[in-house]
Amino acid sequence: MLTAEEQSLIQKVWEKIACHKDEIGGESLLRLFISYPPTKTYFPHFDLSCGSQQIHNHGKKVVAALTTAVKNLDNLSQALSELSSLHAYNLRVDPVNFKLLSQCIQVVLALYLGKEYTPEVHAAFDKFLSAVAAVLSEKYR
Ligand code: HNI
Repeated sequence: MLTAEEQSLIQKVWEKIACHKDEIGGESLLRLFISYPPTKTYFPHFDLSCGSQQIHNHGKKVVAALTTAVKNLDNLSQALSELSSLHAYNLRVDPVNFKLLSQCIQVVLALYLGKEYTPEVHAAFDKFLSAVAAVLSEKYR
């Protein structure tokens, strides 16, 4: 689905922002909760205030999963299979929310990358995050 050029662009950019990997996830989640308040209902057991250590730690897990995805761009379905089952069978996250988080991740990437968040990088990440969302949604059928 992703072209060879898109795959290499995603891998390069992901390496570039690796030094911010501990912040990107938490910042994206915070944006998700602020921009789309109903998403907070999935985290009733979390402290959702700004600066929350739980959000920070959870963000690191999300980014680690995305790193696994970036390393397995040819085989996302298998690489994220367990995570897909978890979200579908245990957490029962409405798949619409994956798109919302993808948007927030893209805003944060744009903030960190500045001018390097070119239209090509934006398009590649949009495709990549849509593919991740599709895999996380595929067990709902
Ligand atoms: Ni998600 C747990 C990755 C989108 C709600 N999620 C996880 C874990 C990872 C993860 C990794 C930890 C699994 C574990 O502990 O074994 N989540 C991802 C990724 C995306 C995503 C890669 C999309 C890019 N998750 C979402 C969305 C919601 C969501 C959009 C809801 C709005 N996730 C959860 C909840 C948990 C969770 C709830 C459990 C949190 C906890 O620790 O109790």
